[in-house]
Amino acid sequence: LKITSAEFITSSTDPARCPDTGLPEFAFIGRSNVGKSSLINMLAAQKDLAKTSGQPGKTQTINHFLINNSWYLVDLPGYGFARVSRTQRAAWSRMIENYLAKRMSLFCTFILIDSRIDPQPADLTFIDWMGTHGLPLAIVFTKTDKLKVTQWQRRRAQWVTRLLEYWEELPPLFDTSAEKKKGRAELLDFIAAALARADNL
Ligand SMILES: Nc1nc2c(ncn2[C@@H]2O[C@H](COP(=O)(O)OP(=O)(O)OP(=O)(O)O)[C@@H](O)[C@H]2O)c(=O)[nH]1
Ligand SMILES: [Mg+2]
Repeated sequence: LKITSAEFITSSTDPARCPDTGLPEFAFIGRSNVGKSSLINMLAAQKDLAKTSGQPGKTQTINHFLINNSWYLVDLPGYGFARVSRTQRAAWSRMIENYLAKRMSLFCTFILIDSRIDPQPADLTFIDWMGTHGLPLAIVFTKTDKLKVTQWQRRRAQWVTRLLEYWEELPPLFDTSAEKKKGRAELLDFIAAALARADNL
């Protein structure tokens, strides 16, 4: 899959106001600062397409980026961001859950996990929520450039064990680094396969 164009379309706070073109979309979710916006830029091969920041809580809306004029990458706010009020957090959760559960054109949600940290309750709860709602997902480990290979292998094995407590079969897993552009081809191949399956229906 070759990316020939990538453009920002719109930011929405109301899932009902997202683009109504019906084009396939792939969403990116995960705890604040995990690297969602950076991964989108890496996939699109455009450094500043999605806004990134060292400060957690940068992305606060549902952001649609149109790729190759035919499908979307969707950047979402992080879950479990502590430095906003409870009311604000609840509103974000509602917005995100509404979007994820009701969006007909959502082909797959990539759940991003920081490869440096142990499985967190917020991540496991979210993965479980997706499973309960029968929503297609894949897991993307981010920032693998920050670990030694052996550290990463240990952490990954830990994740596999935890996931198999919830799932009979593992969801697709991807190792990535936006910094080193690692995992780009694998993710784009996965997206291409999902698009091709839809075309053949
Ligand atoms: N070393 C390294 N740093 C990364 C990688 N991906 C993202 N970062 C850094 O992590 C920080 C957060 O990245 P973002 O892409 O803004 O994270 P986000 O998940 O979109 O964050 P919010 O929008 O705040 O929820 C930035 O300082 C990035 O430069 C990576 O693969 N490797
Ligand atoms: Mg972001």
